[in-house]
Amino acid sequence: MLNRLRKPCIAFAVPSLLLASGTAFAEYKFNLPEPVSPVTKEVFDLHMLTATVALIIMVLVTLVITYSIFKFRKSKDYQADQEFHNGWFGTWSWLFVPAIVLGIDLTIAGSASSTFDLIEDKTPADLTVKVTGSQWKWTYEYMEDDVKIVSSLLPKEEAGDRYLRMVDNPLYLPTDRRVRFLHTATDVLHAWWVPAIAVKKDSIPGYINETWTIIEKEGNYHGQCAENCGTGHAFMPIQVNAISGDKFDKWMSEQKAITLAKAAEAASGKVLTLDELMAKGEELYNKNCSACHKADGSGLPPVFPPLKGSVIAIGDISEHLDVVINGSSGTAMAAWGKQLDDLELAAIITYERNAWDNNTGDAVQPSDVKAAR
Ligand code: HEC
Ligand SMILES: [Cu+2]
Repeated sequence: MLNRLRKPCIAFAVPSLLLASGTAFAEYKFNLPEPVSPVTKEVFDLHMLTATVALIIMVLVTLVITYSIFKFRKSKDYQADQEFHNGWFGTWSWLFVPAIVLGIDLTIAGSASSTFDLIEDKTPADLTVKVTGSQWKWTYEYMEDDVKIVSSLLPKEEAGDRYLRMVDNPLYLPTDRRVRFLHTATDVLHAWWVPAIAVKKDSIPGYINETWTIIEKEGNYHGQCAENCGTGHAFMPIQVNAISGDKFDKWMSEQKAITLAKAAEAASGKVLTLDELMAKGEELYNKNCSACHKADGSGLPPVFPPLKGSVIAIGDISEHLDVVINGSSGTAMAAWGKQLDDLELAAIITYERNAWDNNTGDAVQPSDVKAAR
């Protein structure tokens, strides 16, 4: 019986092996994105190994079952084999079938453990990026250079058919340098995952997780938050632009200059006009607050309160400052004092107090925010 089975098995197994091997998947259309870092290459190989083993086993088992059901059907008067356990196969299969399964398992496990070792490799990095997840955006801090990038979803009008993949400020990284990521979160669990360049790691409030990468190829790599983090979970894409070291150094010195100018502006104690504050505030509000409170201030009651006509937004300024700076514990309203500077907060609060017919006429200055902190 075994001999009769061999031919159809081989006929099926060979093409399926070819299908599962690298060549057929070279375009990565139906597979994981092309890996471009040491870790993701190993993860990809591991994925291919397990997928190939699983595919071969599935094909073999399906073939044997289909063949047996058809060949040994009752209408052909086949009787169940009463002597199976007395033949050599019946005697020894109890031993060698589990041994084969164990062998395959150990092959996969051995390969996986070397991948884990590589993931946990703690060789010192050339640069460190702290990645903070919040509802619903990513903040990237280049630790050595004191530069911070806030990265949020690019609106549909600007992103077009790449909506939900594109962000306003991508994370720029140099190729061929070792980058260490430190993962954390401000509110709930998030997970930073860009399949082409780095493994998935949970971002946990109060904890720091670590991953690393060396990107071997310039390009734009995309990912998503991979931990269900609330109603905006689908709206926090990740975009990494990998550029050569030279280009990166140039980009970084520009960012440093921008950061310094911003800090100087915020610290200058300058008094802004209502119009200046409103213009700046609208932009910042739409970027940071409109996901929950909506661009027209109508919110999403009962969870996210409207700010149009809200008692707090048109009432006492100090209460308004307090809820925005310190947040509201136990709710999705974050403590924005940690994320935005005095000028940004002054502009947003001024905007909330005057937009959507709130018309209080109040111009909140950076010095007011500073005093309220
Ligand atoms: C992730 C969702 C979310 C985002 C983003 C958000 N808020 Fe809130 N906000 C809330 C929730 C929820 C409350 C209600 C808190 C409570 O019930 O104590 C709230 C309450 C407020 C209130 C008090 C309103 C009232 O009538 O009670 C103000 C003012 C406010 N937010 C301003 C802001 C500003 C300014 C930003 C952007 C810098 C912002 N919020 C971003 C969720 C959010
Ligand atoms: Cu998230």
